[in-house]
Amino acid sequence: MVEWTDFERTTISSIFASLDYNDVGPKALCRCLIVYPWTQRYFASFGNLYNPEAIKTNPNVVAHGVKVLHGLDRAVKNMDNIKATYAELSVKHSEQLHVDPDNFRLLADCLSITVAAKMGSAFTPAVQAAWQKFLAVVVAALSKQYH
Ligand code: ZNH
Repeated sequence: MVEWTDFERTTISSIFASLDYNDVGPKALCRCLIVYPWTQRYFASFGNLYNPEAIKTNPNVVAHGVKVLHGLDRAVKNMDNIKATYAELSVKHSEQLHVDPDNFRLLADCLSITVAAKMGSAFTPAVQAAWQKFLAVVVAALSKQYH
């Protein structure tokens, strides 16, 4: 089981408490689709993703970015049980969506950059360490049901 310090718990819950989901979620997903264009293959049904401008304004991308961020809420609320919390979502990404689990880390990195840009100097090394640890546990949990 993953151990969390009080600082890590407080940091993660306070970042999420002040997060603008409708801004950060779409920005992080857009970044992922632009920086790592092969991730676009999973979103063929989303329509026009031909260039960065089309990606940014695509309503399906925006909605999905918000949805993914809300998916992280569940990890924040269950920090002592992230693996079990994501068991079903992991199966879904593996068996139904066929998302290569390497992509989880790519999206996590884009999310970190988006959050860092928003927080500015408040994103201290200690805050980053807590944040990266949280995302690493999330990524491991989402990758757990792959065989
Ligand atoms: Zn994912 C879906 C979360 C990553 C792809 N996702 C989804 C959902 C959720 C999520 C919650 C919904 C489900 C249901 O409905 O049941 N994701 C998530 C998270 C993460 C992710 C949390 C991390 C962090 N994904 C991801 C990636 C990718 C994806 C990286 C690729 C690249 N997802 C996806 C898809 C889908 C999903 C494709 C489906 C969509 C639709 O169809 O709408």
